[in-house]
Formats: sequence, structure tokens, C-alpha cells
Amino acid sequence: MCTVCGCADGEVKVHGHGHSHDHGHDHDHGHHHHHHGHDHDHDHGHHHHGHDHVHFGQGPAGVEVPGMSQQRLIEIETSILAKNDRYAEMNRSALDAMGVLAVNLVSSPGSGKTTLLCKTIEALGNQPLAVIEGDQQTQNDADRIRATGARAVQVNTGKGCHLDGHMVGHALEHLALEPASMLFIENVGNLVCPASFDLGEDCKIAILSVTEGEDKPLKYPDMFQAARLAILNKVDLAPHCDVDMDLYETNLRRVNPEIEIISLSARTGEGMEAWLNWLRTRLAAKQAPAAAE
Ligand SMILES: Nc1nc2c(ncn2[C@@H]2O[C@H](COP(=O)(O)OP(=O)(O)OP(=O)(O)O)[C@@H](O)[C@H]2O)c(=O)[nH]1
Ligand SMILES: [Mg+2]
Repeated sequence: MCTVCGCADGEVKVHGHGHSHDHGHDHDHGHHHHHHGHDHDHDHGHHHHGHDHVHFGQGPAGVEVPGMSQQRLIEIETSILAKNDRYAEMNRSALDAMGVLAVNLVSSPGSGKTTLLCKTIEALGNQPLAVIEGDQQTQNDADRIRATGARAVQVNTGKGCHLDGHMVGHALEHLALEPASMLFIENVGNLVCPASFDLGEDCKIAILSVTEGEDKPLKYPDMFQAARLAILNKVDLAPHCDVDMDLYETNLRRVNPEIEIISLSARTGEGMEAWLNWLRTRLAAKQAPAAAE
């Protein structure tokens, strides 16, 4: 049970280049279900709001687990995230040292992350890059990436609902990253849990397709607060779906006034140039500190 995201966690398998390894690693977050707080002080911190509204996220921990105190939940979450952050910092140091731009693509399932990546890889031409694909099961997405000619490692999280710093560290061992390359990390499709986990990336990019509904930033604020850029994908479908593009932007900025927004269609290519320029600018900025030395 992962109290950071409130979900059950599982083991990881790292698959690379056609052969599969079952690393029997210790996963820190796989152990904490043994730490049941046997203190019987149940925090019934959920709040009833007026009519027909029960809110379980209003205690200090922001989540409730039956039988655990809010204090215990905070201790567990702090410990999990502290361990994750150590792995993430190791990844970040290694990536920074090579001037690699690493972006963490987060979204609900099916928003178009892999489609966008395939189109991006084709458009970037000879730009050195690599991809880490996160999914609970299957190598489908890594296969789709490899079909473009790019290097890809598939990480299967099993019952896990997000990539973490430790998984990405092992995936990096399978990728001989070139200096000044781009690393795209496609997270498990999930608008909740991946928001909490630093992978050592430069930034998170939230993909939101126009068919998902304008209220999604308001319903899943953590994800959109954690993201530096929001991509509004599938704009080709907007005329068919009665969507209000301005309302998408208004709601994104309500939860994150700093967020950058690019609207595009991975299918038709509309808006792709703005996205490619965004990537090239971020990669150049990544080289700047070394150049200034
Ligand atoms: N019309 C339209 N369809 C798109 C666009 N981008 C992706 N799709 C379609 O959306 C579906 C899901 O796309 P994927 O790229 O698999 O989405 P994903 O986010 O990688 O999905 P998961 O990895 O399963 O979370 C596919 O049928 C794509 O062809 C787009 O810009 N326009
Ligand atoms: Mg995908």
C-alpha cells in the first residue's frame, strides 16, 4: 500500500532490448505495508461538507488509510519520498553532467503520449535521444518507439502505478546516453500518482487531450501543479467534441499560474513546431551552464 499516492504498489521488471531481466531488487516502498501503526488512535479526519460530500483529503496527510493515524501516514510518506528523492538526485546528477534534457511525460491513459513521442522523434531527425517507457504491463510502447529507430527501454511496474527514481536509475543503465541528448520518460498513464515522484527529470510535462474534459486540471490539481508545460493534444478532434479551448487554458492557469501551454495534434502535426522549438530551447538552456564555465 503506497500512502504517497494511496495505491497498492508492486514489483518492477526492467526490460531492455529484447531480453528481459528480473532484477530482484529491494523496493523500499514495497515494505512499508509491514509498518502498521498499532496505535489505535483513528483519525476520523474526513470532513462532511453540507449535502452529500465526504472529503478524505483534509487531514494533514492529505489522504486516509483505515487503521493508520495521520501522523503515521506522514512519517511513511516522508520516508518513501526521501528514499525516492535520493535515487532521483543520483539520476539528475548523471543527466546534468552529460547535458541531457530529461522530460517526464505524465497524463491519463490514452492522451497520446506515445503517438506524440513517435512524431517528435521523426521530426527531430538526427537529434540524439532515448526513451524510457513506463507501463504496468506489455512492451507495446517501447516497440512503437523502436519502430522509429530510437533507443527505448520498457519498464513494467506490475501493480505499481508510477515510475520512481530507482526504476529510472536502472533503466538508464540500459541506455548509453550521448552528451546533449534528449531523454523522454513516458510515465504510467495515471493523473494522480506520478505527480508525487521525482525521477531526476528537468521537468514534468502534462499531456491533456481535448476529449478528456475542461475540468480535469481542477479535479487533478497535483499533476498540473507539478508540470512546467501542459500539452493540449488532439486539437484535431476539438470541432467534433464541443470543447472550449479557452476554458482548458483558464483551468490550467487556475491551478498553476506559471504553467506553459502548447496546443497541438500529434495526428495532423498542427502545433508541432511550437513543441519542437520548446524542446530545442530547453536543450540549449541545459548546455548554457557548461558553456559559461
Ligand atoms: N485524433 C487524434 N488521435 C490521437 C492523437 N494523438 C493520439 N491519438 C490517438 O489516441 C490513442 C491513444 O494514443 P497513445 O499514443 O497510445 O496514448 P498514450 O498516452 O501513450 O497511452 P498510454 O501509454 O496507454 O497511457 C491512439 O488511438 C492514438 O492514435 C491526436 O492528436 N489526434
Ligand atoms: Mg503510451
